[in-house]
Amino acid sequence: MADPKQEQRDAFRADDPAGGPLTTDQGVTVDHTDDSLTAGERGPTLMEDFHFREKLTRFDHERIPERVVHARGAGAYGYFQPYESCAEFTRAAFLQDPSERTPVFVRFSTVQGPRGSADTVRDVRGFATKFYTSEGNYDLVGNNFPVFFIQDGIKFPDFVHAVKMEPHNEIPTGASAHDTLWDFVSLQPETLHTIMWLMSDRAIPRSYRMMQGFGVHTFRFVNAQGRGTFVKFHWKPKLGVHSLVWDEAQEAQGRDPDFNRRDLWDTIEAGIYPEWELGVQLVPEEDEHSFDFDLLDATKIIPEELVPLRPIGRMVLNRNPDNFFAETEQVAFHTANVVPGIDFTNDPLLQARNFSYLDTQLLRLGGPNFAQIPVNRPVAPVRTNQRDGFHQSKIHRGTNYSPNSLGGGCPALADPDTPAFRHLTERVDGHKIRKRSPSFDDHYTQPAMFWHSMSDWEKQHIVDAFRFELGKVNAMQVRERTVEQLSRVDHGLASAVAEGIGVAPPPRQETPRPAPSPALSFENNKGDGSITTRMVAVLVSDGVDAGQAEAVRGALTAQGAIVEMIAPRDGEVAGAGGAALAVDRALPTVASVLYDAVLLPSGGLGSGDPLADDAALRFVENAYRHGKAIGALGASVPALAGLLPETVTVASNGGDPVADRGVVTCAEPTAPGEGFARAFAEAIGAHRHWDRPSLRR
Ligand code: HDE
Repeated sequence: MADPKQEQRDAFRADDPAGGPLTTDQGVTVDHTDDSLTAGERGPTLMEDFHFREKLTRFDHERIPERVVHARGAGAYGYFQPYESCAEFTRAAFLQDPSERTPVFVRFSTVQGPRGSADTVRDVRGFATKFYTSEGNYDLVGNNFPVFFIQDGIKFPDFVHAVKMEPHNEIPTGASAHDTLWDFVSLQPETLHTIMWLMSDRAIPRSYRMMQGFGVHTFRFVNAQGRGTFVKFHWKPKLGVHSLVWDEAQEAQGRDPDFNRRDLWDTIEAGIYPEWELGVQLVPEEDEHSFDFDLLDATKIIPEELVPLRPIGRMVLNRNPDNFFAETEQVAFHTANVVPGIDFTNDPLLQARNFSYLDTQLLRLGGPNFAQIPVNRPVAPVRTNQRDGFHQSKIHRGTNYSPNSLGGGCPALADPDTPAFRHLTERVDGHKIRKRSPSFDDHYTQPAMFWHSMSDWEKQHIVDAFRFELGKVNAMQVRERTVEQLSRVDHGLASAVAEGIGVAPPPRQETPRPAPSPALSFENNKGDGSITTRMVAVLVSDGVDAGQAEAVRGALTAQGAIVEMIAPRDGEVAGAGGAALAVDRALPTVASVLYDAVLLPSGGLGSGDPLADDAALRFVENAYRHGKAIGALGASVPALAGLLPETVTVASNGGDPVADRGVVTCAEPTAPGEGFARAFAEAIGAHRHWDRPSLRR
């Protein structure tokens, strides 16, 4: 793990540490920047003070419009590397050579909240990747859900107005639990599939590094022979897909509003690089109409059981940006940034996006030259006849039109043998008409498929989420209409929601029950059970068995976990045998919601009773409620047992660990770094334990 204090120093190192003194923007040296030029010591400030004027003017102009959606985000650089050549399907150069790495920049984001909102809100997460390929920039601007709220982009302003803070009072920030969103949802059944995802724990990821990504739309691959293949893109995190619990997510909003952003930053700084596998679902053109949904409908998935994922490469993020504004804020994604070998379909949502992203950057980045900003600049050479405009930083020479003879005909058009972007030839024929295709009409089968693919605990969390969200809705008719819509998805779901929000149970609707898609459940996306980067809190104080704490820390750290000693005060604690143990964080500055597991070594906190301290008690209670792994050793075991329901089994004697629903105890540990640490690691690797009895006895 890198030294955090050194990181701080690095972060603040000046651009030009060996350079000279402070200057103005014009390079004029300044030797005084704390007092304005005034007429007399107590007199008015003088207009003549150009340094003052420049400093204030520049400050006044520091802000640019935030993104209308996805305003809050965090980004990182890395690379993409294909496993093998995909030439059979696509001519895209970056998908040909397994020895070639293509640089990328990825920005993760929330959607609803403004730039300063909290990370752990219930929301979709953006997952936008810019590939700097040798043939130009390719942007895969996806989300962590595979479906979207609407089918046609013309509804986007309506949807966004409904989900954003309400217009009269800008409440609520970063939350979907309010009247206008649910009013829209209850009247617009095409939103239901994505709403199911939004009410699931997918909407509160544990980490950006543990989140799937999806291209959402059906795109097209085009090979060198000009043959098209429909393609859906999926990113699968190497660490598995993991989420928070709603109660935990809410507390984390206050304890650390930067929870996801910090996690991404810290792990990359520590050299533990997040990794995703890129998978594709491929559908031959001739199979376009062989599904009972329309491939062009972005509210539908292709179940992986129908078209399996084919892994084609991996992405690693290994460098944090140097300057948030210059890179993460100014990065400009655009769905129409494609390269030869990747093309669009007629998905009406995608077509709208191909208009909207360029348009938005013109406003946000103040003009048409934003592709010259370093983070947006392609590595492929750029030769255009585009000129001038605000913020032009290139000094173009020569002619600026085509065809020309005076400029030697430059830049010449690619000859037919040179790979260039050529739109797939497709026959398009039809009446000019403003009407949704009937093939987009089924709004209930896939939400029902999602519901029936969930495990019991996932279903319970979805019901709880609906109850929370609709419980915040003031308009009773909106609650009722939403329940009515849900009853078309599943009567049991609708009744459970209705019961919690004071709405009469809906009449039973005859809805056919679709086959489940097991790939949708968290249960089938756990990863390999690794504990890499899992945060473990060890609660210690004077009198702790420091050897025990160190032994478990050593064993867990060896498996990649990040283990921190937490004590009532910063500094050191005196171990039982006198040895000092360095404290990583003081208890008042942390909380259970910032960790994945908690360990109570023997003689932990407060005169032998690890739970005598209120903050420690709350820590352990919350870890239990949120399904996290809890470990206790020696004298701490009876103290923990006193807190837990009697039906949770703890060790009463001997040196063997006892594990029950993620509570791992050992009464007489002799070598805690071995058997106990193994069992504790297994409990942490399972992520969360949902089958626990309530703490109330
Ligand atoms: Fe976006 N979206 N979007 N969106 N979107 C923006 O572009 C838009 C949609 C997504 O980190 C905006 O630069 C329309 C689907 C991400 O910078 C804007 C429609 C998906 C990001 C815009 C959609 C996304 C954006 C705001 C319906 C998942 C953040 C600022 C037709 C596949 C990118 C900006 C970043 C950002 C428009 C629907 C993902 C306004 C009109 C579907 C990840 O242009």
